[in-house]
Amino acid sequence: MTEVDQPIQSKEYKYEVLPDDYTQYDLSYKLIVIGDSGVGKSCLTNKATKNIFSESYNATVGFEFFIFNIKINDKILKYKYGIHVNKNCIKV
Ligand SMILES: Nc1nc2c(ncn2[C@@H]2O[C@H](COP(=O)(O)OP(=O)(O)O)[C@@H](O)[C@H]2O)c(=O)[nH]1
Ligand SMILES: [Mg+2]
Repeated sequence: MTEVDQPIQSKEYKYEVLPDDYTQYDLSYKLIVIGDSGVGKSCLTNKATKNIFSESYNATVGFEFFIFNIKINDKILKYKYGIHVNKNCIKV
């Protein structure tokens, strides 16, 4: 993938950020980001998944969903981030 910043390479690990719609993976993780409105949930997730930081504030209404796929050495990891404003609305 070219439009996403690639992580800094290390000698031990080789990283490659893959497109969001990449379907293959070896390991899958689901992460839930919980917090009151305006604490920085969307910014944190955008920075982690797209390396983007925006100072504009658009309140998350209900639920936001982000996908992040990365290849580390020979393993493809799929991260699914769910952002909730209100922890009381989570159904696992
Ligand atoms: N200075 C600074 N501002 C931040 C940081 N994280 C979030 N913000 C600002 O805080 C506001 C709310 O962030 P946002 O991620 O939209 O909050 P959310 O409602 O929890 O998703 C935005 O105006 C962001 O620009 C941070 O680490 N530093
Ligand atoms: Mg938000």
